[in-house]
Amino acid sequence: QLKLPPLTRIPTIISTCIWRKRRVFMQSFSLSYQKFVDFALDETKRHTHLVPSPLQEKFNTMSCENGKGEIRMLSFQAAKIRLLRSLSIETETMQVLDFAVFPEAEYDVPIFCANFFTTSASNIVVLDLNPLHDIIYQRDYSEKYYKSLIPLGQKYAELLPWGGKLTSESIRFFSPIVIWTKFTSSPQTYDILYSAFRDYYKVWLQLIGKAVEETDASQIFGNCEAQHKYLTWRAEKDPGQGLLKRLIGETLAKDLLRSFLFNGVDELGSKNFLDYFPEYRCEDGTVNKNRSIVGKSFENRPWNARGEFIGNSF
Ligand code: BLA
Repeated sequence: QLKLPPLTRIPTIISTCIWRKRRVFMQSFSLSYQKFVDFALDETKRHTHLVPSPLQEKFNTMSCENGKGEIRMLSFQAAKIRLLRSLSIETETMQVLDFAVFPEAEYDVPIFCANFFTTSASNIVVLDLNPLHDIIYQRDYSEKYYKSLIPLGQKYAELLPWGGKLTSESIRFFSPIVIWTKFTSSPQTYDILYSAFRDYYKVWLQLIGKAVEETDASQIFGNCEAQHKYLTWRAEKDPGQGLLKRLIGETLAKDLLRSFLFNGVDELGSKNFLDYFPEYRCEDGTVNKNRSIVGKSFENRPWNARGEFIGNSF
């Protein structure tokens, strides 16, 4: 005779089945960002000659403090490219990619920026050609680099919807085509992200390929200072900091941030964080430790389909 479980046990049985299925799925889908890095390097080599950066010697691989994970670093330079660097973290519970390319100061080309943080449950993604100069008030810069890319941004804005509120101050470092998104892990979303990464990187390579060297000293200085401001922001307020400190300890994490990830912060300019961002000054003259002064905002994408900024200014 068929014996049915009591009705009250059914929800538990269903959730156990879902959990088992999820575990099987997770095991068969072991995510890695290695192919993203391989793609970017191969594609760059099709356009230019990559030379290992002097940083490579010191920053290559590191083990996490608990022995349960590895951090891998790669860095190169090339004509027009001051630094191309990649950091990937793989542990039992998370995968991280932080891939960026910084042009030489003679070029006002945007900074390529891919930041992916993945656990078995969720993903936090920023993929963008971060503008070097203001695009909200400097229409000419926006037109120069982003106008023709709006359809590409629109395509991915639909596939990878806006991730909701974020640190308000970050928005000035983002472009109208930024992909800021959060999603649950699945092979489908991973494929879409890989496709977005390839498209954005190919577009960036075209921009740097076409870029004409600036010869005006004041323009070059302006580019250098803008890149320094960007590096200063990220070296101080990047959301990955807390996690890096937990993985490798405070001293190594600080060195990794200033000397590798945001290399140039100690060389490209002499202004400090408070010179660029005085709103973070505490009464005793120190830097406010909060990531944001204004708070989180921009619940929805603050650019319209034409790429015009429609959020509140800060
Ligand atoms: C979260 N990462 C975030 C968020 C943003 C970014 C916007 C959401 C939280 C927020 O609003 O601040 C990314 N912010 C950026 C980028 C710029 C910026 C790219 O201003 C550029 C100008 N992320 C990493 C690395 C790790 C990482 C290397 O790039 C870990 C080692 C982790 N990012 C990470 C984690 C969160 C996060 C854990 C969620 C936790 C949190 O919000 O503090």
